[in-house]
Amino acid sequence: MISAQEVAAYHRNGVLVVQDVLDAAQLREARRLVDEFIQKAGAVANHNDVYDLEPGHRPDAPRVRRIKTPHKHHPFFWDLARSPRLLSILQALLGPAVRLHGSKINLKAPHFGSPVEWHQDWAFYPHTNDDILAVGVMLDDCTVENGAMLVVPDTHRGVVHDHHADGYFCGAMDPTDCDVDFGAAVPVTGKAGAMSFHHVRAVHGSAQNLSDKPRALLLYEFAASNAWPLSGVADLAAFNARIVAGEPTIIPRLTGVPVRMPLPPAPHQGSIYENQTSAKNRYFGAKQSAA
Ligand SMILES: O=C(O)CCC(=O)C(=O)O
Repeated sequence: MISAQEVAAYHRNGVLVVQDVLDAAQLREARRLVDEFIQKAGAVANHNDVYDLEPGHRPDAPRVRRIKTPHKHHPFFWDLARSPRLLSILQALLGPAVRLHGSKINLKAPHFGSPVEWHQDWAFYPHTNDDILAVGVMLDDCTVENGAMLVVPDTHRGVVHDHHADGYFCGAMDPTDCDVDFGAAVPVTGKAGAMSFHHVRAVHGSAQNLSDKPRALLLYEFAASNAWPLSGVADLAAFNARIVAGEPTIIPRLTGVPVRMPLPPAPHQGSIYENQTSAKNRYFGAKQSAA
């Protein structure tokens, strides 16, 4: 599904976009399910295990910024994580044995969809090695205008940045106090049905959606099966049940990766949006009231 040049580009830049991975039927079904989830959010008043709600959410006008772990809530999203086209790309980038780490759908509604401050996924879940990436399945066309993800190339081979504020993890880098050229960031754009692949250590973020077009991005995180989380494995059977290709192993591969633990935990739990509310300085901020 991808060429040796694309694999080399991923390793060089820390990010790769592959067009036309989803077929029309998969795209239609994914969008139908997302709409259904959003409608059902009308019955929910507060963040819960399924929904992270936008400020301004009301039962009669549901506003959802994230559907959490969709692979746990509908078999379609679990099946998609194991679809042959996706697996062939994952194996080219991560090796033969791959485990799903997690999933989420970030929804940026027109005019108010929330920004995500600069961060490295690695700061949230350090492992014994960094053969780990996130896949962004574009359920809408992703453009600069509707808040496409922005990735700073080649940051995946650099340091692990501080994601703390006032001594607690906050899931965001301080844009005023880190040595990153955010101006070098590239927008991860593509047509609905495309997928992006960004390295777990790549610095990325995204702006608020101020356009009149929605931006739904289904994110899956995948790890080589021999990358073990430094926070431990509470349930080995559940851990191994998330293997999507190859075999599980109890022999982690250790490499000399820089690590900083996401501890003490963020005062605001539940999602990256909540974690980042305690960030001291913001780069993107929310430019328009979500009320
Ligand atoms: O939705 C986005 O644009 C950014 C997503 C992201 O980086 C995250 O949720 O960790």
